[in-house]
Amino acid sequence: MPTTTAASVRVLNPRLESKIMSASEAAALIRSGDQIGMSGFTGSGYPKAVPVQLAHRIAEAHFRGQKFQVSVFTGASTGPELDGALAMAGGIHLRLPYQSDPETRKRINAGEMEYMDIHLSHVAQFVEYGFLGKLDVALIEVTAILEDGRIVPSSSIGNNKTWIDQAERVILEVNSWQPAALEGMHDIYYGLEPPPNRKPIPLTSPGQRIGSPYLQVAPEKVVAIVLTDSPDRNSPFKAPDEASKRIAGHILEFLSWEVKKGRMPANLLPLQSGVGNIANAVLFGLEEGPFEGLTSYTEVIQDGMIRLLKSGKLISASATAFSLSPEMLNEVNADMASYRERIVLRPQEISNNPGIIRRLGVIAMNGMIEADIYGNVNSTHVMGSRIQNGIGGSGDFARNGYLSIFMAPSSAKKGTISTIVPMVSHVDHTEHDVQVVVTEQGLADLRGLSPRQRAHLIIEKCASSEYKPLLQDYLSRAEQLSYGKHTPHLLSESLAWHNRYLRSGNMKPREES
Ligand code: 0RQ
Repeated sequence: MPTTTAASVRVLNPRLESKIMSASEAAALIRSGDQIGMSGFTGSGYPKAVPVQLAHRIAEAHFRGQKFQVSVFTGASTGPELDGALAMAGGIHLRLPYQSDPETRKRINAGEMEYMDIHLSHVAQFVEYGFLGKLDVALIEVTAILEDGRIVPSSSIGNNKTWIDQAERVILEVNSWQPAALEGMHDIYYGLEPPPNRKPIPLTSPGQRIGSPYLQVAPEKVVAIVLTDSPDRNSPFKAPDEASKRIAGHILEFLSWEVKKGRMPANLLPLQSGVGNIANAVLFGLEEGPFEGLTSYTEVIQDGMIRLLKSGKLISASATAFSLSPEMLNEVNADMASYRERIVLRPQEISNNPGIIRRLGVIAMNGMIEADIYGNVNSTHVMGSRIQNGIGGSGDFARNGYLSIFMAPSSAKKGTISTIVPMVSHVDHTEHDVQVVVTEQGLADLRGLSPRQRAHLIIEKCASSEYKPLLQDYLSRAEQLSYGKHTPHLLSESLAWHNRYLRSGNMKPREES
């Protein structure tokens, strides 16, 4: 096998170098029924060659009438060469914990693929505790393997430490496209013992390092090394739209108010921000805003975070993955040494750790599909049954943060759907975990309010003008007729809006539409 290509220079350990083989040879080491822990988080650091070859094998087996499926566990979403290829081949039996791939989503919603949507901080320990059975294979993208066998991780960490530790067999993809200068950016904490021996994690500030920059692997477990040179998914950047900018404006005004009231320091508290248009708009707003000396304790470093670092407004950022546009990636690669001082990539059981999030007092800002008038939030299921992506890290941060903010435009699908509804059709975050709801219409601060007070405020501040009278009518009738008056509901009507949409394509009653 090739040992003198540019890529193989990144495999410096002689014992592991002898395991270099092609992607199809490595894929042949995977068996039907295997549970595979793969790297990958928000389109970065996922294996790009072996999954494609595995998908070919699976397709061929299916063509011959043989059964061949595997279960795929990752950090979070990956890319078309992994989720896309394996879903297209009908090769995935069970997928967890997060996905955003169109083909995978289609198969899950068609009932052809099992999907377990779980908190990202739970995944590693679920495997370590044995809740998910045996892990057969770890398939991990890395940047390089050092002479002594230590591994330089790639552009995401996710659950890679756990997959390598727990799997029976390890396959490593060494991707020479990943900048060699990533070495030193990671912080792999090896001190998490299972209960009852778990000790406090000694992390008290977002930029602190408590572990090693390298992953460790027992060389005898490594069955294959595959050399690649392929880019991460890296989606192009979309500039924030008008609604996102208005949502960002409400949040920034609210944060300024919190500082003025003395409930937050002038440099705020560590920020967590989801991915997407609104999250980027908030980060852009912060770039122009009054706050200095910001920090971030989050799971993904997106373009807006890098811009804040460049402007000097953000001094350090902790995450488990990058998720950058190609343009921003070029900028980061060109100046990696300076970012290595200010960015720490950690395993997701640390980046999303509930105890650390509570200790640091993180401001959690996440997108939602819909919220109800009492502040229950649905982040995952359209019309209560069709999965969009997954809960991701939103629950880890919302439940445990200092402040938990959920945001969305007040309507979706050209106004045919209200994102503020009488009752959510699926619950990811209960009213107990949601402190602020914000749409482009305004921001509802729910802290200290009873359910009925919350309902009046959410409708007043957040509902779109088209749906506001309908929500007010629902609430006032519920306040009179509900079985109990603590959290008034009319059960025969509470999901009628969703039903109407499914029947007519519009949540508004016919005469309104
Ligand atoms: O549909 O794709 O057909 O156009 O949902 O919605 O408005 O583009 O917003 O990309 O920010 O996603 C909640 C899904 C929002 C995301 C969610 C439709 C809408 C569109 C996408 P189209 P937008 P976003 C960090 C934290 C959970 C995970 C999380 C998410 C599509 O934020 O996955 O927070 N969150 N992770 O038209 C029907 C509604 C709708 C609706 C929106 N009420 N009814 N369709 N849509 N609202 C990241 C990680 O954890 C990795």
